[in-house]
Amino acid sequence: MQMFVILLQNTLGAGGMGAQNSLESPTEYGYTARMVESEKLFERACCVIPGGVNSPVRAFRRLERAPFFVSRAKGCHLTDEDGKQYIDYVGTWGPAILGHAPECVLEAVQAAIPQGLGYGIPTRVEVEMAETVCRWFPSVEKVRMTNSGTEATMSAVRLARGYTGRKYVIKFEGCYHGHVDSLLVSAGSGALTHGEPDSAGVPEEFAALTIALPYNDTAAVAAAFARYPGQIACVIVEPYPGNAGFYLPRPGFLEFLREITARHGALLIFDEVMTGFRISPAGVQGKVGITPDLTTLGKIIGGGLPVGAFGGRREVMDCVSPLGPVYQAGTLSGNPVAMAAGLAQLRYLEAHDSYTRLEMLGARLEEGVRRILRDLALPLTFKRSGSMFCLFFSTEDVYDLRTAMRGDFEMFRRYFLSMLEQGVYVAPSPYETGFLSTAHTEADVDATLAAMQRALAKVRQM
Ligand code: HOZ
Repeated sequence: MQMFVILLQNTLGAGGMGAQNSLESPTEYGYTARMVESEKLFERACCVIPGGVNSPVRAFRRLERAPFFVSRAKGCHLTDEDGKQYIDYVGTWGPAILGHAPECVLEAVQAAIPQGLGYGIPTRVEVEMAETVCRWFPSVEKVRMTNSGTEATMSAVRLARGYTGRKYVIKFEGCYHGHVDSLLVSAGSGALTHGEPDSAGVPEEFAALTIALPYNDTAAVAAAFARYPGQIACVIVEPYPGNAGFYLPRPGFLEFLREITARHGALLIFDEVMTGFRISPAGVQGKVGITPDLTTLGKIIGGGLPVGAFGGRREVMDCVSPLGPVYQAGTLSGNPVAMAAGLAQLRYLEAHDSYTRLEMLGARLEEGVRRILRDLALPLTFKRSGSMFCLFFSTEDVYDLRTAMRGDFEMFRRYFLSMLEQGVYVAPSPYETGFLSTAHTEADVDATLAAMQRALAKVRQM
């Protein structure tokens, strides 16, 4: 036990809760948090997994408490190991657009499994997946499947360098493109949450080829192209950034990126791992009508199983091995069970007018949040597009990393804990996005708004 207390204190940081006295004690939020099973599992996890989690975004370290451990999930609900249920707005960090464990995906997976779990040789379902992606994303003429969004961005950047014969990559501060060495520079998501936007272990020489610029700053992009003439391989961007909170491009910004990359012979890569199949069937590019050279995808395309993809112009994609000299591979890439799950999810989305429903739910949530903020005279910033949203604990507009970081973390922490207490799970960091699913009902949204009203009223008294 002593060892666990030390581990937990290390994990939570100085001033963190003590394992012995907090999880079962009345908290300042006036409830008795019963996390007996989660606490036990976290104790075991801390002994054998760094920080007790398999991805840093899952740790509640900065919130000064242990995470809850999930035992099952269905629709928009998570149930933890202690039997407490939550309305979930994290949605597996994006994939669960139909909610958790949708019947259509379960059936497809159950039908695929008896045929074998993977062969490392081509299958029909990979062709169907590639045809589906190319049909949904007109900019994608050819696509290669990977096992994660990280693999997709890593491969897309390598391809851009191989195709152009150039070294430099422009990215934007606060955008997160997975844990690729050269892209862990001013990175968002867990890297930002835990204070490591420029990860240790990335040699200076690697990072020196990455130019990190403020999002929405056209002058900075123009200056970088002027400074490195003929040397910039690509600009990679989350067209709607969702890893430092969620904010939007200013009018003309994405168009400017398209124009300047084309003028300088650099490739434009839209990282639509989060926004693909979500903001519209063809992601942000489908909504704003911009054609990138390459697109990276993940999350929704896997239906909850580990999948990523990168694709784009035929001429560029034909540089990928075995047609071209850019090597890219994967034992499990195009795994038939994952392809079946992803295809089932995409087919359901297409057949059920899902985007209208997601927009209706998003609009209902936004209207409610704005009403609460007005009623409480708490002019916080709220951003939304379709089923992605973020409440910033800042009264100023948010349009880049600097403005996203102006939020009051302590306010966020109290808000998060109050929501959790009331059975609503929002991302455990102010630098993440909220996701709605088609499984959320109007009643779920209304219950969430009622919880939010109470949480924000409490926060306002700070
Ligand atoms: N890309 C996810 C949202 N920021 C994070 C998932 C993870 O790092 O585990």
